[in-house]
Amino acid sequence: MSSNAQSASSSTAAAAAPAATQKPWQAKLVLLGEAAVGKSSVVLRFVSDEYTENKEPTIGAAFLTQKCRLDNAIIKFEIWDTAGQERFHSLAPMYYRNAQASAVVYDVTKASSFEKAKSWVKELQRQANPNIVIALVGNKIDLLSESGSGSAADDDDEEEEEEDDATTTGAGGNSNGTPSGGATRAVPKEEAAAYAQEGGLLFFETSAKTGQGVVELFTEIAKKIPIDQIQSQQQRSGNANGNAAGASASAGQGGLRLGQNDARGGAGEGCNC
Ligand SMILES: Nc1nc2c(ncn2[C@@H]2O[C@H](COP(=O)(O)OP(=O)(O)OP(=O)(O)O)[C@@H](O)[C@H]2O)c(=O)[nH]1
Ligand SMILES: [Mg+2]
Repeated sequence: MSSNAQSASSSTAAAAAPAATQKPWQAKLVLLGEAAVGKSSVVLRFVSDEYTENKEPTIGAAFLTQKCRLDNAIIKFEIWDTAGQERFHSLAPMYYRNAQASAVVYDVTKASSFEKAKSWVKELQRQANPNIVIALVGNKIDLLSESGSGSAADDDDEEEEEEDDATTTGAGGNSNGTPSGGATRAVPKEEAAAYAQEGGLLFFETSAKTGQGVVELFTEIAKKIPIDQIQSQQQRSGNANGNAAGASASAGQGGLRLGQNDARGGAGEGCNC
C-alpha cells in the first residue's frame, strides 16, 4: 500500500469506525480520456496499489470495484475504465449513462490530451446524468523535471512528496526509476485548475506510477457524490435487481468485460481510502 493510501486510511480510520457496519452504497464511476494517458494505471493504483510499465491499451472497457470509506458512509465504486482509442469512442455513452461520477484524465506532458479531456467534459455535461460528479485529472506528474514543471507555486512540494512516495512504495520498480523527470509540462496547472473551477469540476494532478494524488482523487469524488440520491435510486431498484452486480452485468453488455482486473473478491477489506 502506498504512503498515500496509508495516510488516507489513517486520517479517516477513526471517523470511519461507525461506517464499518454500514452497507456500502454503490456508485458507478467512468474513466474517460485520450489513449495512453494512464486511465487503467490510475485505476490499478487505486484498486490494487500496483503499477505496470508499458501497460497494454484497454479494449472496449474494463470493470473493477473498490470501496471507499468516508466518515458517514462506505461508497463502493463500480468503475468502468474505458478504452481511449478513437475507435471505441462510440461505446462511451453506454458506460457514462447513469454514472454518478467520472474521472476525465489527461497527460500533463501532452497538450492534445487536455483538449481531448475538455471535449469529454463537454460531452458529459451535455449527455450524462445532470448531477454527475466530474473530476479532471492530470496524470503522469512524475515525468516532470524540476525545470520543466511549469510555474505552479506548489509544484516543488509535489515533487518532494513524489520522491517520498517512490521510496516507500517502490512503485515502478524498474530501470526508469522515479521520479523520471525530463519531460516538459505541456498543460499548466493553473490553466487546468481554472478550467475545472469554471466548470464546477474537481481537479487533481496524479501519478499512477508513484501513487501521488490517486487515493485523494477517489476520496474527494466519493465525498462529493450525493449519497441521498444513490440511496433512493438503489432502494427503488433494490427489489428489482437484487444488487448492483446485476446492474453492472447489464451495463457491460455490448462492451468487453475484462474480468481479470475485477478486484471485487479482494476489495472487501482492502479499502484504499
Ligand atoms: N511515467 C508514468 N507513466 C504512466 C503513468 N500512468 C500510466 N503510465 C504509462 O502510460 C502508458 C499508458 O497507460 P495506460 O494506463 O494503459 O493508459 P490508458 O489511458 O488506460 O490507455 P487506453 O487504455 O489505451 O485508453 C503505459 O505505458 C503506462 O505504464 C504515470 O503516472 N506515470
Ligand atoms: Mg486503459
